[in-house]
Amino acid sequence: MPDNGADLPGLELAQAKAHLRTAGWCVIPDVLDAARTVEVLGSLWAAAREFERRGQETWMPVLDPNPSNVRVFYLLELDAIFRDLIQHPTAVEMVREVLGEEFLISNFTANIARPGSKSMALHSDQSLVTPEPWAHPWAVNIIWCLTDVRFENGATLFIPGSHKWRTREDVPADADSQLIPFEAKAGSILVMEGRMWHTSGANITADEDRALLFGYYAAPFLRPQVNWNAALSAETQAGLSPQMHDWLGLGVTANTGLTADLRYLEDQFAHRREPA
Ligand SMILES: O=C(O)CCC(=O)C(=O)O
Repeated sequence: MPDNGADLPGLELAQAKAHLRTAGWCVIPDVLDAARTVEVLGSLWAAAREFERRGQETWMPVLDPNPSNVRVFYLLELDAIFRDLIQHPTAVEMVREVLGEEFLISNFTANIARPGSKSMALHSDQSLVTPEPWAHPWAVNIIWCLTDVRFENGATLFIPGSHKWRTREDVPADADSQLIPFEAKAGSILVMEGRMWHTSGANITADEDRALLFGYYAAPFLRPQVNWNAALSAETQAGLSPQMHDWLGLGVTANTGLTADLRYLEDQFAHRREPA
């Protein structure tokens, strides 16, 4: 495997998980080595061209105020490299840290913030897929840094502690003034739980792109942002492992049954019975 998978030093991973549990986010460096990062970035630009060739726009005015943001959707259909990344062992381990054993892949997109790009609207990703109150972390983003990410080149801006906000009423009128940048080196992943309020930063550099991939995962009872049965070709679906088939909810039940417990009561609540 060209990247370091789950072989990160145990301590580093344990510290990242502890930070994620309390702060709602963490950075894990060097998940991709330099050569692999360059390869993924090259594949992203190729995917952007292919996306346009298929008649899709990479500027989405509903998301971004000007065409300096290059958005690429349906990455999983466009290149196998993205199908590898979405199931990367470190990513899956961090997803499970937030969501538990079972989850669905909700979306996988890219946002390249080129010089001149500006911020989108402030939001939390969980608020886009489920109504308030947001009492539990039911979604998580694994953000792949394909370039160094810093304030000047448009780092994602987030509000520390905002993953505790349960309703829109909790979002202060001056929320924008509390935004700070996520900063990380190329090859890192940023893990951000779904309730964190954030936005894209403005790229104020003259000539430096900021390229991020957003792997978005959600609890298995939440409808994914993408209907993968429609987005993935028969050929792509045929090449998926049974595990990926499940994570994409491609079966007839779309995995919703995973949260059901239909055993008889004495089995469901066996743990509560007094010992004989
Ligand atoms: O590109 C970014 O920094 C943030 C993008 C984002 O939050 C989104 O697309 O929902």
